[in-house]
Amino acid sequence: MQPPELAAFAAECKQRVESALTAFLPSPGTLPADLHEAMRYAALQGGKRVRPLLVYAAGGALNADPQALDVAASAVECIHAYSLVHDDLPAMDNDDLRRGQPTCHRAFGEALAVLAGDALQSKAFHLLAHAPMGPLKPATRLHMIELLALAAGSRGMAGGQAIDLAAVGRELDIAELEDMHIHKTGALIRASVLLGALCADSLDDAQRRALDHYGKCIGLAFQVQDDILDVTGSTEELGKQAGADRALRKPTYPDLLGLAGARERAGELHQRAIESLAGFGAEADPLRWLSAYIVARTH
Ligand code: GRG
Repeated sequence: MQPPELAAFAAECKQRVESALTAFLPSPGTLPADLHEAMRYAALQGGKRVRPLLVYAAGGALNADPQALDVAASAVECIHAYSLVHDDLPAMDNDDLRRGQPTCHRAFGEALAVLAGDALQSKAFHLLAHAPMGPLKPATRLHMIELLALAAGSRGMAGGQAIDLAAVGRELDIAELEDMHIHKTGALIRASVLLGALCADSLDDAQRRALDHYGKCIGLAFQVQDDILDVTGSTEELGKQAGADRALRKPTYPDLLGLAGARERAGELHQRAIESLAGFGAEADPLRWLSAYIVARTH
């Protein structure tokens, strides 16, 4: 269940980021056509768009420039789409299904899927460097590029993925599991919140710290819920193979804490996220709804 306000907010933001991505990605006929088709397939085939929603929600809490938000939301979704394409490859999780459709390498072949992921990553940084972002200062753009690069790189998402690969079949304790997820999934979610906030000139240090703490909590909560859904969800509901973590002998929150303990951990993180928004009024409600959604989602 989600509040009707979140459904309306999400529908508007999804529509905005999907139109922006459709316009920003090279059109289907542009050469090399097969590569651009694979990029569009990976980025435009649905998905919950949680990271763009967080960009818009954080920016909305600070009255940020809408054009800048469209660019930041598209950039972070390009990084996310690239990570899913590479994560699904035979060398990684070897998945056949993503968002209810054949994975990119199943549809286009492995070599093209590698290239589509690479090019989506480059596109993200090109957008932040080049696309019109209203009155945003060049120094702010540079700061956003740095933030996204760190979140996606070896000390962020790619590093988390390396920790994940090394953990397969090993016993991790809860601190090691959290460290892996803070990097693998949490870093990009946390960066999405800050990217949205940076689209507002008015962002001050206290607001930045509060929003960063919010992003850190929901980034981890997202993964706890993902692990819960891997146990409780069906392949049909999830649009990807249910039980995949177990099949790959990956450590998960329900393994370490039990299902009830994992749910409790997700609830705690949600509470801490809400507390970090105490200094904001109703303008931050979409961030509150999104935190609640992240720990209640069913896919
Ligand atoms: C390959 C460098 C590299 C990184 C991959 C993020 C990631 C690291 C892998 C994704 C694998 C995975 C299923 C992680 C669990 C959490 C997660 C990120 C799920 C997918 O994100 P959603 O649920 O997907 O936001 P949609 O389809 O809604 O966009």
